[in-house]
Amino acid sequence: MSELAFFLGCIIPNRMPEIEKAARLSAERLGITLSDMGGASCCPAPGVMKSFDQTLWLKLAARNLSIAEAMGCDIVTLCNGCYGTLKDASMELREDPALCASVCEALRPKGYDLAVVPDVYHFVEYLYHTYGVDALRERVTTPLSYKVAVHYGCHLLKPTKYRQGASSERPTFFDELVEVTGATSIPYAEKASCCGAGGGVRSGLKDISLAMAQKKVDSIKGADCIVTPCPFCHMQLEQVADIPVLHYVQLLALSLGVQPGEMGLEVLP
Ligand code: 9S8
Ligand code: 9S8
Ligand code: COM
Repeated sequence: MSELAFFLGCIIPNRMPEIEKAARLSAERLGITLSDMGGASCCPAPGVMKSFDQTLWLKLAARNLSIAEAMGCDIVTLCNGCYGTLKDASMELREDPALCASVCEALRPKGYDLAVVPDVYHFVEYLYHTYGVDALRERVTTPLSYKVAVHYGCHLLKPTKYRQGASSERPTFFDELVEVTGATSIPYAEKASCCGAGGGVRSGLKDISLAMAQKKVDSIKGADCIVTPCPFCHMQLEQVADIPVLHYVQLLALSLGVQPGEMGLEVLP
C-alpha cells in the first residue's frame, strides 16, 4: 500500500525500542511501508526548543521535513511531541511562503531543500483518517478484552487549527482506535489532563511534574492498562502507575496476532 517516511525521534530509539518493533510488526501486517529517514535529528522537541528559539526550531524541523521530501514520502511518527513539531512546522512553512523561502535559503548550502512540504501524520491519525477504522477492523485477528484508560496527550490534539477532525475538547478518535482492538475504553476523571512531562516540566520542575502524573493516574479506577500514543507520556505515567502502560502500537500489534515475546513484552495478567 502506501510508503511513509518513518520519523522515530529520540525517545523510542534510545529508550523504548520495543515500541519501534511493535510499530514495524503492525505496519507489516497492515501493508504499510515504513521507510527509514537517514540523517534525521531530534524533531526538535516542541515544548522545549520552540519555547526558546522559534527560528532555530523551524530550521531544524524543516531539515527533517526535507529528508522525507527527498524520499518522495509523507511523514509518520509515533510520538506526540515529534508530531507537534513536524506538523506545526509544516503548516507554518506552507502558510508563509516568504518564511519558507528564507528557511530554504539557510538549508540549501547544507544540501537540504523543501520545494514541496510533505504531509505529516501521527501514526494513530494516519490509521484513523487515511487507513480507516473499518479496514483496520478487518485485520484484527486476536480481539483483546482489556479495560483501557486512554491518554491522548496534549500535542496530539492542539493547536486545534492544525489538527484534523473532531474537537480537541471531547475527542473520541483515539478511543475508537483502541476499541477496534476489542478493548474497552473506560472513562476516568482526569482523562483530558496533561501527563505532566511535556514543555520542560519533567526536566525543570520534577515535583510538580510527578504530582500531575500521580493525580491523573489516581483518578483511573478499574483499568487493566493505560494506553498512550506518546513515548514521553508513556515514560512519565509508567513512573507512578501500578498497571502496565502501553503505546497504542503495542496494543494494536497484540490484536493483529503478534506474540508479546516478539516485541519485548510480557503478557498482561
Ligand atoms: S525527538 Fe528529540 S526529544 Fe523527542 S521523542 Fe518525540 S519529541 Fe521529537
Ligand atoms: S507528554 Fe506526550 S504529549 Fe504531552 S505535553 Fe501534556 S501530555 Fe504527556
Ligand atoms: C512532549 C514534548 S511529547 S515536549 O516536551 O512538550 O517538547
